[in-house]
Amino acid sequence: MKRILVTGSLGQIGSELVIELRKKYGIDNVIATGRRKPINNPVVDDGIYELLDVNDYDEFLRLAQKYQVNVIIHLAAVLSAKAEENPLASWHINMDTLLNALEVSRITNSMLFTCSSIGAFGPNSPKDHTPQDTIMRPTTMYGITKVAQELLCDYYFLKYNVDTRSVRFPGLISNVTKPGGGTTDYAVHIYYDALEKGKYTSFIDKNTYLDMMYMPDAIKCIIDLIEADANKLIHRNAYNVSAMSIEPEMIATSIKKHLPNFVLDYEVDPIRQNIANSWPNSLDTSIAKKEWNFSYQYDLDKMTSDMLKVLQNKKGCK
Ligand code: AKB
Repeated sequence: MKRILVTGSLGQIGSELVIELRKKYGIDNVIATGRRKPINNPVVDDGIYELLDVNDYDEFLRLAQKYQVNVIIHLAAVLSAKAEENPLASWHINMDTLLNALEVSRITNSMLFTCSSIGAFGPNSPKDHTPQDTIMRPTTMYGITKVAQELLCDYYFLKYNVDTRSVRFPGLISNVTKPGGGTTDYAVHIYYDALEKGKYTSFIDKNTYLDMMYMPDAIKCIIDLIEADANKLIHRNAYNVSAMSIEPEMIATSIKKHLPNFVLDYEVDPIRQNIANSWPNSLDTSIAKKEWNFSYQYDLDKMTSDMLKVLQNKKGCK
């Protein structure tokens, strides 16, 4: 039976992942952790929740040992745009917490799942159907930490036999917790503003193609990979995954099928646009399909219908 500790469980992925993990593995087998303890939050209220600053190695190890965990899902990290605001601090946060997670996994003999990103690729990587194994020379601090993370996770697998597993997530679109500080965040904000204001001003320019995925597919991805047969995993850190390659006008067209008066305009942010320009248009996901049957359910229109329905219900919008 898996006993899973999740770091960063109040974030965009964690706040939905923890709920699904509790359903699948049982309330007592999921230890959600985070740096805050907000009130009226299902992650905190509906199961085991512990305060943890992942920089605190001793406390991280103590909690992993106290609950006898055998899987660690390490989500705490600074995203791409935020990392460019303070590159050195972001290097420390992303790398120091990763090393803590790797060491705690080694000592407790736990599997370690980490999130890499399309941001691990750079301007010299092939733009379309970017292969699993190719040139990776990112030009952002976020991307540099992701490549270093992939290499360190491979190292811990090869040197210490730690069962490290990871995916290169594309932009994730969700209706529970808004992302903070990512380049792909526009693809989440557009749905909120479509309902609240009937218009959205995008900081990413038209014709900028990026890979994206709806959060239910991302959660399924994590669970499928931690459940996958270790003997079949060759590319462990980290698998290309994606559900769609889209640009802002395509989302607008999809939204207009439900809200015909929706208006999209642009005020491009040069910093985030530069980051987006350095990333692939679309990833080749064939290796993930081959090694652990990666699959997804939501294309753009299916995701748009669900996003708008859920947000409408939440906000009581018409
Ligand atoms: C970001 O935009 O920084 C993230 C990512 C693609 O890793 N959403």
